[in-house]
Amino acid sequence: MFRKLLLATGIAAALLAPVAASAQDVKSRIIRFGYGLSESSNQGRAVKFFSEEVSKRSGGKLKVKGFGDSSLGSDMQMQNTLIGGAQEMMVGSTATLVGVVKDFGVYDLPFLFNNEKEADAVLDGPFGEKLMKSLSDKGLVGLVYWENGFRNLTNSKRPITKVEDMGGIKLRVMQNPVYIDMFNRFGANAVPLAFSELFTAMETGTVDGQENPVTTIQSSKFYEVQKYLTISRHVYSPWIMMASKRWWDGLSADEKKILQEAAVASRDFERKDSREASAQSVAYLKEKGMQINELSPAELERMREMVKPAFDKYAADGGAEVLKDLQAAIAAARK
Ligand code: TF8
Repeated sequence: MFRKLLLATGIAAALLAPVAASAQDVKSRIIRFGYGLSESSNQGRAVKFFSEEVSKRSGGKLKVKGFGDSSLGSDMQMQNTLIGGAQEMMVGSTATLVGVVKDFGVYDLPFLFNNEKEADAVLDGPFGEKLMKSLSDKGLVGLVYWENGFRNLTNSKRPITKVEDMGGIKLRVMQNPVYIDMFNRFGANAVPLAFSELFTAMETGTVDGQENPVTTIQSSKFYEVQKYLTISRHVYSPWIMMASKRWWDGLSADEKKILQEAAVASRDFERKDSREASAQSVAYLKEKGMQINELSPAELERMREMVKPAFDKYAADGGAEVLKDLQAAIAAARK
């Protein structure tokens, strides 16, 4: 009788176990999430959204604490902190990842994507996934891509209506060889610098200009130190949300699932929000006194021609395969 009872409770416990475990396998955790832009930027809004999603999905147990304005360090510094396990999560430009996985530089070649739809399809498809997975050997877990956006030029010297106008302009670029190569070919004097140092560099005249999406030009108040904005859309720039692998590997399956699903929700929120914000930014920047012009299709065509050798150089420097794969993925997205 006793043995029967024991057996029965044993079976019942075994049956209940998976349910109970999945309901309980979430610990109370503080997750430090670093980012470079301000709290009120599109990036800051999406971090806040992610934090709320994670909280909802974990019954308040997982607390994502956002640290904006590069307060935990520049993109590259945060990557290293994540790899070391001393910070849990971050979001930053894929372009700053080239020191970890060189192939991330492929997104930085100019004029690859024609629109956001193509970018979404490629980034969320097998190509983007594969590149993201390659981070795991390096101590990082790539979760989702967010939109930074199409990049445009600003400077304090002169309007840029043709590529020659870039001549001699000290232009801050991200710490990434593809950007340095591209802008030197355009005749600018490319100065690689962390984003966290950019505003001061422009204010003090260490650099004359920079390039970023209009949303960032607005949220980082670059209009205070830059007179001219040139809509060039020369590169579509993704952001990537990442976790420390060292930390991630210690999470339960339930915790990982919560974070993954909240990450996907944050991606959809962020892209929609950034696109809406972007549509308002140009008018805002004009109101703030920026002189704005758009590069003509003919001029953009000249620029495309001019940077063709950058593609050959990228391929010759070990990027041939990833470039071929990306171009195939873009071609497929266009069909
Ligand atoms: C840049 C990037 C930055 C982002 C941000 C710090 O120009 O576009 O705005 O990496 O996450 O450095």
